[in-house]
Amino acid sequence: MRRVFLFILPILIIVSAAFTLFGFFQVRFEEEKLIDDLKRKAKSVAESMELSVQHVLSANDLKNANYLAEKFETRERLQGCVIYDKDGNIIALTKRFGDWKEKDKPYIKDIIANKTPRGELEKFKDYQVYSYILPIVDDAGQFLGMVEVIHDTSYVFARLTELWKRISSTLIILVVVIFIISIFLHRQIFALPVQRLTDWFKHFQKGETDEAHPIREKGDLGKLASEVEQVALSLRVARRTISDEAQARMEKEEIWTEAKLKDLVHAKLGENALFIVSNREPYMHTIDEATGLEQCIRPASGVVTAIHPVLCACGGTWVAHGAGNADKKFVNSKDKLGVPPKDIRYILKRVWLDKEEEDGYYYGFSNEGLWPLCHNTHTRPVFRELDWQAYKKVNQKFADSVLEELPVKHPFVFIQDYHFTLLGKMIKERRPDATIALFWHIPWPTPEAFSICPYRKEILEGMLGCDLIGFHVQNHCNNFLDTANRLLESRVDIEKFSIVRSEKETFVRAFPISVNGHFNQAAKDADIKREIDKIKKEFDLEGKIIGLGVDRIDYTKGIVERVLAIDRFLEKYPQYKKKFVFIQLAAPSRVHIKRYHDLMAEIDELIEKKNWKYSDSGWKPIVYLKRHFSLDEIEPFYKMADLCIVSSLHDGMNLVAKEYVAARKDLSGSLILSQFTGAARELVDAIQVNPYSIEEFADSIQLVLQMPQDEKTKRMEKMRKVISENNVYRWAGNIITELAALKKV
Ligand code: ADQ
Repeated sequence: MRRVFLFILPILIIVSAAFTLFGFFQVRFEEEKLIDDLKRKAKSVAESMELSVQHVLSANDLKNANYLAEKFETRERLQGCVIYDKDGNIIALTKRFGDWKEKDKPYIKDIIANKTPRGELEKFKDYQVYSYILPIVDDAGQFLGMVEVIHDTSYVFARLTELWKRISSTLIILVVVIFIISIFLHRQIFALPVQRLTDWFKHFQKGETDEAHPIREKGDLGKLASEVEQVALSLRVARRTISDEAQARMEKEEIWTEAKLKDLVHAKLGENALFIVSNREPYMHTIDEATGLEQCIRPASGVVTAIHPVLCACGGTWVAHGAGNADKKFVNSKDKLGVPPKDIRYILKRVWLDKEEEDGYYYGFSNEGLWPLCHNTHTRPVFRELDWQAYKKVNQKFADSVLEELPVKHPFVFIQDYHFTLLGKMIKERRPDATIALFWHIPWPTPEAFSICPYRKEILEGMLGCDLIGFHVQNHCNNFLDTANRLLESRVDIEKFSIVRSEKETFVRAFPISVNGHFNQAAKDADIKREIDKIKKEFDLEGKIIGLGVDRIDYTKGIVERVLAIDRFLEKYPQYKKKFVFIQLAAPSRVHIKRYHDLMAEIDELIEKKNWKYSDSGWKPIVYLKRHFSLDEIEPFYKMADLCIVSSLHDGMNLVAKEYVAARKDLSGSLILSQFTGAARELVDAIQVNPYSIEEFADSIQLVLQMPQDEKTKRMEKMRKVISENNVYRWAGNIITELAALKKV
């Protein structure tokens, strides 16, 4: 609209100026005409009186002089007459001009002297008049006196004012008409064709064919549109060729790589791009309140760690909550941006939530309700009706945001985690042709445990809107099937491992998630070595045995139990005092939830207490680094640690365990892994522990430290093989293969 105004404004200024100028000349012309008319009238009235006044003055007939003057009293418009004697004295005067006597009239002398008539516009008191004075002479040429005809001119100005009013209202009408016509023309000539083109682009983006939505534009815009149509066509042909080539290549390769996943996506999904939905975004823009510096960080999240390499490999759109305090600064008008920032591979679309929504949906229902409900860690879930309402509202908001993006034909939507249990159903209701998968990154509890949730039915129904539901391990799949069987009216097909409800079938499968087979790869070996030296120097680690923990601070991760186990280990095996240092990297998370807040305080206090208990000549057993670390920062820790402890009390998978193994190219290092993680099913060569059993846990640390290097190497080698074969590309490849098999054509 601003542009339309900028376009119309100069036209309006020019038209108004021209019209005002025209009006000005017209008024001037009218004024001259009226005054001229007035002059002529006054002159002819004075001349018509000449004889009568001559007679009156010759006879000095005052009575008739007054009679003549009084006759003007009845004339229309304000007119008057004054009769002067030969000395210029007034002898008769129309009553309504009585004040005229008082007027100073220096010109009378000149008229007497020159005996020439005088006509002038005069102003006196309230009068605005035209005065015409005619000298009267007798037949012998003797000067007898004068007669003055006075004519009021105010009607002239009234007429001119009226004229100005008419001109102004015509101008206003003209401006309005021009404005309306310009808007109309702008809409017809420019806005509508551009809108049609934009719609066409949108249809093209969504994958609609040209036959269904051909470009109809003519003229210059039509030329532009037809060029775009050609590009679109070539793109489509190129994509088809790529998918055929991809199919051939994929069949040849065995190990899953980024390239193989890319080929699979092209071969299986063809032109249909992938849409990922998750709560956590892969890149978050923040402003450091202290320094004012802008930063782009990768949040500490297993979901991000797993999905990011997949989208880097196959492109697509990732829809997530824009949670960074500077996120809004970095998106375009559609709330999108290309990521990774320096090597754009896919689109991130940010969805904005207000504080109330975030509080109810994320902190409340998702993390105080569903998270403890699904993790067997004895933290009581809290279900509040208000949180549930916010959760439903936010699921709908995400559904709307995803639906806006979906192409016309058979889109693939891949939803992540427990934040979006209702999303599958919401999308399916409006796009039954969409193929939808949900991956559940956390454990699924037993039916008895799940049944305490007041909203269990809606949640299960929402999830069964998806075509495929994935869990990390078979046990979680079994629990889910049992839950649906017991809590919903549905039919479970054990052969196909699916649930049928209202004639809609949902397949349930285990897809153990992983990392990309190596860790980071961005940094060079020499740089990492330098970093390791720096860290060792900073924390006085030279010659020490280094243990490592890397976690989001969460009660499921068993950090407290880990510290207690280290304490017990040092108690039981005091020979390791001053020789063993445990480094704990801990990213604060969900800090607005009391349970997390309390946990942070508990860990702080416990570590402080244990360090105080053992500290000796500058040595302390635990180095606690409580902050978020980038991949580049974590890598040297993984590479220098002699052992890594993952002691989750319950965990869907746990990617830290896999990252540590992936980072150990040198085949040294040992992993102590909780038996309650999903990762424990695959990493059978890790030293597995029950983190609740502090005694056993402490002994396992000692066991690792005593283990011959040969055995450590063998175990690490086997674990690395598992990870490189079952990497995240395979995980995504398996899901996409399943999805493509379900494709709603
Ligand atoms: P999370 O509970 O987040 O994931 P996890 O799988 O261990 O747990 O992944 C954590 C990620 O955060 C790792 O990539 C790790 O490197 C990173 N991280 C940890 N501490 C960090 C720190 N201090 N600074 C920066 N980054 C840090 C959820 C489920 C898991 C499941 C994953 C993937 O709870 O069970 O394995 O999703 O499905």
